[in-house]
Amino acid sequence: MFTRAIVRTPCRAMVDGLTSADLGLPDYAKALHQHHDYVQALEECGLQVSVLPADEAYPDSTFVEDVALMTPRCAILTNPGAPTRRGEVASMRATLAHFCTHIENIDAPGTVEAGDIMMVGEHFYIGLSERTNEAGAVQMIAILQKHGMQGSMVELTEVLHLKTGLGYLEHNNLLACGEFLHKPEFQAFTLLEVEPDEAYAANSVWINSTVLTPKGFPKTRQMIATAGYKIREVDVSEFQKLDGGLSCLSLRF
Ligand code: CIR
Repeated sequence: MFTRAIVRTPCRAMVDGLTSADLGLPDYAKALHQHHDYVQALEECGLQVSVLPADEAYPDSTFVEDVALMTPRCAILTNPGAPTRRGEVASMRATLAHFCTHIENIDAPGTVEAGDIMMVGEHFYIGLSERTNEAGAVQMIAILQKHGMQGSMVELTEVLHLKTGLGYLEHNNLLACGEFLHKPEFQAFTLLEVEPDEAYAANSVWINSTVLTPKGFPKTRQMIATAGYKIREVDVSEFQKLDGGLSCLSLRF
C-alpha cells in the first residue's frame, strides 16, 4: 500500500525540456490542467499528495520520479545522467527530509535516474541506459543491500528509461513491450504484452489496486481491465511530448 505521493507543478520552461519525441511543443495551460487531474487521480487512489511549486530553473523538474528512489526502508537521491537535471536533486533532498529518516545518495561518477528502476517487492530492477550507468547501478545495489533489499541490472537500448517499456502491476503481472518481452529475467512474470502502436501505455502505474493508465490506448486499457484491475485513465499528452510517462510525474511511497 502507498499512502503518499510527491509531485511538482510543471513550469513554463517545460517547453525547453529534453525530448526525443516528435510530437510538438507542450501547451503549458493544458499541461497544468492535466497535472491537476493527475493529482486528483492519485488522491482517488487514497494518496495524500504533496504538490511542490513549479521550478523554472529546471525545465524537466515536473518529472520528479527520476531524482529519487523511494523504498519502504529508505529514500535514495539519484545523480541524473542528464546534466541539465542534476540540479533538481537539491530541492528534492530538502523535501524528502520532511518524510524520510534514512536518505542515501548516488555519487559521481555514478549516474542513476529512477525512471530506470522498477520495484517488485524488495527486488529492484535497474536499467542500464543512456541516463543510468553501471557505476550508479552498483552503488544503488549496495545501498539496497545495506537496507536488506536487492537489486539487479537490466541492459536496455530501445527506450529512454526501463519503465518507459515496463510497468509492474503487482500479482506477478508485468506490462511489457519491445525489447523487454524476451528478456530472460522477466519470463517468470505473467507478461501483458503491449502492442508497439500503444508502447507509451506500458508505463501504467499500479497504486493501491487501481491502475493509472494514459488516455488514448484502448487495447492496453482493455488488457489491463481483463486482467481484473480497476482503471483510472489520465490524459498526459503534454508530458508525452517530453518523453515523460505517467510514473515519472510522481514519487509514491
Ligand atoms: C527527460 O528527458 O529527462 C524528460 N524530458 C523526461 C523524463 C521522463 N522520466 C521518466 O520516464 N521517468
